[in-house]
Amino acid sequence: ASNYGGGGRERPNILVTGTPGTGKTTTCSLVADASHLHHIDIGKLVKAKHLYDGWDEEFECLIINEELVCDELEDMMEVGGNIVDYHGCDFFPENWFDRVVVLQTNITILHDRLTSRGYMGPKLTNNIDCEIFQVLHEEARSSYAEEVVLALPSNHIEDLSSNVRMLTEWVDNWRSAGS
Ligand code: DAT
Repeated sequence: ASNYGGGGRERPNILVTGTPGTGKTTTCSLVADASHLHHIDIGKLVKAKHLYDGWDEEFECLIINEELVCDELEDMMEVGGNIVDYHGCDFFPENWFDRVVVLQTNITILHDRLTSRGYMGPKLTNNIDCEIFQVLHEEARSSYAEEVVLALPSNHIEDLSSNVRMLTEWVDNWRSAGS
């Protein structure tokens, strides 16, 4: 079966979102390699192109300028063939994405991943709460059409391989509307 998308793109755009540590970057780079998509890591882009307004002391992260990020991405998104990686999803234009994947990880596993990344204090608690309360899943559901949003478990290596395989097949079967 083909997946018909809008926007007049020749190749689909995928957004992979989820709490930090759920596996977005790992998943995106594997899918990008397998499907020849362009991997856009928003965190890295924001740093490289200075698309931020300052530093949040409490949560130890850059305060990104969402408008600048969208301006920066607009032309590429119009062409298609991108897989975007970010722990937020409500500020992108809805019609940019043909698929929005929300990665989900069990709390104990996520806790281990984040502590081994050096997270502690409010930054750790905030991210764990973000997963407990399914903040990104809710955000995705309120920002994109129901049939576009897909929540996938990302606990073990087997999940990683099956998610990558499934997304790669989906990209291969995608046809833009009207082509
Ligand atoms: P994110 O980009 O969401 O912050 P990541 O891709 O950097 O997450 O992954 C965080 C760590 O967890 C990294 O060491 C790889 C590992 N990991 C990610 N997904 C996994 C999975 N499904 N099974 C096992 N380990 C995983």
